[in-house]
Amino acid sequence: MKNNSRRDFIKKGTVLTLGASLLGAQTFSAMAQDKKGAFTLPLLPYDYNALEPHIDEATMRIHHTKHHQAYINNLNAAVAKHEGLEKRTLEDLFRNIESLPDDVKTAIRNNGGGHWNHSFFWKILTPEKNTKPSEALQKAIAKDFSSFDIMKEEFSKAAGKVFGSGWAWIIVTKDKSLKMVATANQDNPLMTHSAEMGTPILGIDVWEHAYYLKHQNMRANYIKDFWSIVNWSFVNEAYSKAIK
Ligand code: MN3
Repeated sequence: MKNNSRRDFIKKGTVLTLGASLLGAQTFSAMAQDKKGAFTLPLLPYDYNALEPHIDEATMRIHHTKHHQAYINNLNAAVAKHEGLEKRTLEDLFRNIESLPDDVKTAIRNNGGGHWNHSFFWKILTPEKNTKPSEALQKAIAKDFSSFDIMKEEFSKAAGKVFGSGWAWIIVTKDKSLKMVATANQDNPLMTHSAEMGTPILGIDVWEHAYYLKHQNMRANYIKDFWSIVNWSFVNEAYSKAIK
C-alpha cells in the first residue's frame, strides 16, 4: 500500500468511532440484535487505544468499525432474503450451513462467521494486566498440552502457520478436553465442516487486517503481542461454561 492511500485509509477509519470510544468500557451482548432482529455492532469493552502498544489504535478502530461492521451488514442482507432466517441464532445457522438456501449459504458462512468471530475476539483481549488462567483451566492445559508454555508455543505455531487469512483456536471438544484447531477465512469450530468441532475458549484473528498497520508482514510479532493482552478472566469463564 502506498503511503498516501494508507493515510487516507486510516483517516476514513476515524470518523465513525467517537460514540463507541466515549462509551468505551461498557459490556455488550455478543450477538446483539435490534428490535427487528438485525444484528448490530457490539461495543468494544475498552477504548480503541487501550491495547497499545500491542495493538495500535488505528488497527482496532478500522477492524471494529469497518471490517466487523461490514460482516454484520452483509450478514443482515443475507438473512433478510429468506423468511425465518433472521430469527435463528448464529450458532444454529453454523450447525446447519449445508441446509441453508444456496443463494445465501456462502454469505452466511463468511459473514456470520465474521460477526461471531470478531464479537468473541474483542472479549478475548483486554488492557488489564493481572488476569490469569484459573486453576481448573491450568489443570486442563497441563493435561492436554503438557504445560502452559508448550500450549503457548504450539498455539503460536498454529497461528503462524495459517496460510492466508484465518484463525487459530483452542476449543473444548465433546469429551471436554482441550484441542487446537485452525480455520480458514471466517470459519470457526462451531461450523459443521470444521476439521475439529468444539466450543472456542481462545482465538486469534490472523487476517492481515488484524495487524498489518503496526506489524506489517511480521505475523509472529503480532502473535507475541497477543499473549500480553489475553483476557484470561474471559477465557476462564468460557472454559467453565464449555465443560458444564
Ligand atoms: Mn478480523
